[in-house]
Amino acid sequence: MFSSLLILSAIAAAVNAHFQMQFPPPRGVFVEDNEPNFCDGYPNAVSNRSEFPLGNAFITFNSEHPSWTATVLISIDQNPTTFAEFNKSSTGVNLPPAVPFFKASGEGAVCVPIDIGALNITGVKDGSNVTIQVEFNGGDGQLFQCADLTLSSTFTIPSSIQCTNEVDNATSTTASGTATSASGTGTAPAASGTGTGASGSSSAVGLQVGGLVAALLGTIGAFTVLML
Ligand SMILES: *[C@@H]1O[C@H](CO)[C@@H](O)[C@H](O)[C@H]1NC(C)=O
Ligand SMILES: *[C@@H]1O[C@H](CO)[C@@H](O)[C@H](O)[C@H]1NC(C)=O
Ligand SMILES: *[C@@H]1O[C@H](CO)[C@@H](O)[C@H](O)[C@H]1NC(C)=O
Ligand SMILES: *[C@@H]1O[C@H](CO)[C@@H](O)[C@H](O)[C@H]1NC(C)=O
Ligand SMILES: *[C@@H]1O[C@H](CO)[C@@H](O)[C@H](O)[C@H]1NC(C)=O
Ligand SMILES: [Cu+2]
Repeated sequence: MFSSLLILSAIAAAVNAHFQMQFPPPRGVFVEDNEPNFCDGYPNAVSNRSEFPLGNAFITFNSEHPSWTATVLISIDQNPTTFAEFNKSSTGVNLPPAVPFFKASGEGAVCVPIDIGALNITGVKDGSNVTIQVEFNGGDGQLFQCADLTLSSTFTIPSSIQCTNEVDNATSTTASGTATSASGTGTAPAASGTGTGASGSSSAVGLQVGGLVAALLGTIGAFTVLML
């Protein structure tokens, strides 16, 4: 009995590997084998976009890796089909990461503050269509999932969607989980946009020692090389 439970949970772990976006919902059902590809293998924006706050908000996903890095990219094109469109729009607007690169540890629920309006992207306003792409690396290569959104200045995330962190250092709001730190005090990560961009040392916590980050990234790099 116990061993079959073990086998079952091992299978479940294998099936649920990598990371899985929860909110906002991704373009399509999670396909583990496609996650190393652009938008988890869904090349085109969906027509039934999710409403999402223009201002203070959060995204949630599950981490299935014990130690990982993540960033959230944004495109303002109606149907972005390349990574380049998450860096510069087809109209020539430079796009900052929606959530700069950060590092965290733990498996389970992750809630990351995000404030798209505060990015001050030219042309982005109430009613704008955008796509966010979560980029996650747990040591087995970069993984991607996308969600197509219509931004709203009046939409609030339903209370049925919880902002919960079962991991360490994903955000500084671990305890309260209200994502209010997106406005940017203290060690809040990412969503506050400290300006270091996707260069890599902008940790979710101010506590990271550069060498540790470098060591971890080196390890991830080594894994990646091994995987290739
Ligand atoms: C946003 O996308 C929807 C669905 O694809 C489309 O009908 C609508 O015209 C778009 N809105 C804008 C402002 O482009
Ligand atoms: C869009 O439609 C598809 C197909 O009906 C559905 O599976 C998906 O959940 C819908 N997405 C949203 C964000 O409503
Ligand atoms: C995105 O574009 C900026 C210039 O706006 C550039 O500095 C940066 O390296 C680019 N990032 C990636 C990941 O291509
Ligand atoms: C997370 O933060 C705690 C202190 O709050 C620290 O001890 C720990 O090393 C951090 N872990 C990671 C992976 O950054
Ligand atoms: C966006 O604009 C507001 C108001 O001008 C400013 O306070 C804020 O610092 C800007 N944010 C960024 C990331 O440039
Ligand atoms: Cu994985």
